[in-house]
Amino acid sequence: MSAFVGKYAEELIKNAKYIATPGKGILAADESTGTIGKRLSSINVENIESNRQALRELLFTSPNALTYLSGVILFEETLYQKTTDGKPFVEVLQENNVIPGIKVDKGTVELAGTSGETTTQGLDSLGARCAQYYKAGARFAKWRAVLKIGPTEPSELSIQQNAQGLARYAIICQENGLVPIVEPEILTDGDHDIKKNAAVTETVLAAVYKALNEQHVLLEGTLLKPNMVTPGSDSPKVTPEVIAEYTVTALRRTVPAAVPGIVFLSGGQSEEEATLNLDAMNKLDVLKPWTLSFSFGRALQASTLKTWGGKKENVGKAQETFLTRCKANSDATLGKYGGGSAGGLASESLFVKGYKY
Ligand code: 5MM
Repeated sequence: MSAFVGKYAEELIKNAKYIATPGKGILAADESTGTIGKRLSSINVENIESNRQALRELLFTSPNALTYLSGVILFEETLYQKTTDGKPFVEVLQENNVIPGIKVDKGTVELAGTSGETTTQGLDSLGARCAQYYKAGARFAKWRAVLKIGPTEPSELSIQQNAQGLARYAIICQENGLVPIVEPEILTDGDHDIKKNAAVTETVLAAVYKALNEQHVLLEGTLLKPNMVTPGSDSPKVTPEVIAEYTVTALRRTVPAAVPGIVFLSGGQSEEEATLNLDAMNKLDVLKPWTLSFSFGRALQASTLKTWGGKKENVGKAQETFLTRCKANSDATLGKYGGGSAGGLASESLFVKGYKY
């Protein structure tokens, strides 16, 4: 059976291709209320709607930063929010040629009988929600599956459940006009070496693409959001060149050329590490049939958040910080980042052991 070609096929292909434009990437600003609460509490700011709105307004109205973005992922609350002047955020993004996206998963639950492995919830009524989000201006979606590396993990159950979930999500999005970002995140926790991560990443991605094929997903109208292949958090670090070699090899072995773009998550790397790793991948002299770009949350926002600190008088400075990270990552998508845009803040590790989303 061939890929699903519904009424949105052309639009899906066009939007996925646009999001994957070299030189541009995605800002993941889709933290759910609980997760944004953790970010805000790190700067002693209360987790109330006005503060969440203020942070998102700071990001979306940041002068010149949106030139380096092709998409922004929003949480449902943010999709319907406005600037203090009353302009819907969706319009602010659209006017700057940035496509609004929406997180549609409902978080993870433990798989019974496993050692803390999870599956992602949110398939019930997903079609109806996607249709509503399309009406509100969203043109792509995100669903995050989480896998971990351990003595016997990821288990076959976790690999299969998460691949099936991602594939069902992807086809439901496409039936409703949203480009699905397929995000199977393999957590960095553990003392494994980079080879182990590479082997697990290949196995997981192979299962994901088999499931997408079985659900007749139109790959040209999708994007992949994977982890970079790195050693475990309790293992010695390796250079960006080594990370690039292992990551691109794993992707070349498993991701079909029909996929227009691969947009990495940062997964607790420091802002500077994530940018340098992306840059090294784009400098690698091998055939890469897809664009390699970013869909960073923490690695685009961490130093901006600290610079802001919840104070109106710091908004301008925080926006400059945000612009620096957007420009650095844009350069990295072209393999043209020389490093050095990192102030002290951008080099701070953002990894939290056993982090619960
Ligand atoms: C893995 O998290 C995604 C990418 O962010 P990083 O670059 O910081 O790793 C991110 O889009 C995440 O899925 C959202 O922040 C939503 O998180 P919650 O916890 O609200 O599901």
